[in-house]
Amino acid sequence: MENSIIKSVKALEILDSRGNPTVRVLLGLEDGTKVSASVPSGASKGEYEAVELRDNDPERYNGKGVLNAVANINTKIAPLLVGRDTKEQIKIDNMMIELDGTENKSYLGANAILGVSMAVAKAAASSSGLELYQYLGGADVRRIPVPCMNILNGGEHADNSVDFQEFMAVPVGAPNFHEGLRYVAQTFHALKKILASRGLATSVGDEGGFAPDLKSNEEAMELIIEAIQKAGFDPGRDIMIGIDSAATSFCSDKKGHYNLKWSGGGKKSSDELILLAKEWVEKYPIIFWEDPLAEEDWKGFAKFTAELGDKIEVIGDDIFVTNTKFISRGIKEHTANSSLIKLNQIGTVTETIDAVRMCRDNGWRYLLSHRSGETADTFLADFAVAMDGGHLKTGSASRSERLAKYNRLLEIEMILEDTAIYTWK
Ligand code: 2PG
Ligand code: MG
Repeated sequence: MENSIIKSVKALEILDSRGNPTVRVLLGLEDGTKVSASVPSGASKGEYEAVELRDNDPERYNGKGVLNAVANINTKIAPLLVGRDTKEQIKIDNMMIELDGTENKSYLGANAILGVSMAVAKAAASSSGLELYQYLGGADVRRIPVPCMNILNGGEHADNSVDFQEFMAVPVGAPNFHEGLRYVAQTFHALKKILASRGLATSVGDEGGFAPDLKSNEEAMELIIEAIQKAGFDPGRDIMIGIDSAATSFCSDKKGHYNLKWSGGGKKSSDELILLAKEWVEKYPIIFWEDPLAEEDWKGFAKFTAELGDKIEVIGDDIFVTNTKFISRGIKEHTANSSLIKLNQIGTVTETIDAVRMCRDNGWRYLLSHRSGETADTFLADFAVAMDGGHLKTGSASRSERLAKYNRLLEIEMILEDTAIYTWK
């Protein structure tokens, strides 16, 4: 008998980094291999993401319990998978998709399906004696992603007066991953000192970046530039800046009207936001801009890309939701030139790889990403290396669930020794 055969699949409800329930899957193989996988959870979600099944029982965790998803694994998915070979990732993922039978995984829950899908990959890797990144990426995989570190939080990830959700320090000028991580971690610490010296809050948001009340969104840019310099680096050469506006969260309707509600910046049209971005791209060393406009604003997105796509990476998150159906439309309509990639937006490892492949085949870039609700699971770090994506965002230099991924990348870099590649291109 094959030794990578599934013997047991068991799920339980655990808590994520926000103290909300999520799914953990424990999977055992005939050969004694035991793995676990835990599922992340977003706050600023795209409307067309695969469904995260919640119990909606107001008596438990404000309705956020996941006992139904857990039960779906234990009673519906497990019987189907026991006896199957974990090396058949695609077949197993397809079996779960078929069992679910819905367009958006609302029957079993994408949180249930993804937990099992990740556990299957981990078990197959472990049973073969391979690192997860090797198993998923193949023999020649050796590129460590540039860590896009979210050092200042706003929007729905913090209770402050900044509209844009994430301001990231991107160490493009570092010679390797560990130096890159040092560049941006030191910038994080420099930013803390600057904030403290001005009497601004140094408490952190959901992804571990600082969340001070600022006078405007632009003040965030000024502070980060200052922090990069204070840390001894050159903005624009050593470290660039990445932004995730998460604009769906401040879009007031489906017709391209926005309201900078947290900063009190007032109403803005799609065109006005594009104008603001053009000014910022002239003024600041911006390397990418994610979700500059909302998920429904396909026209605005395309205009943004036409104006700025030759200067910066324009990334769609809520608008594409890691779904090849939307990414292919984006490619056709020149909506962006890159897609965010989040495993739980689509719900299986196989479909996530399909989304990456579509980007790659069409000359798009792709940014691998965590969710704002995370666990200590480091699957994403290995996955990012396996996908050869070149860059990854997984939060700040604080909060262990974020550092767990960066630290796993340090480990992978150590394993790869001098064969590791580190490059933005
Ligand atoms: C995003 C993500 C991750 P959330 O918008 O890119 O940073 O946030 O997980 O809340 O959707
Ligand atoms: Mg986003």
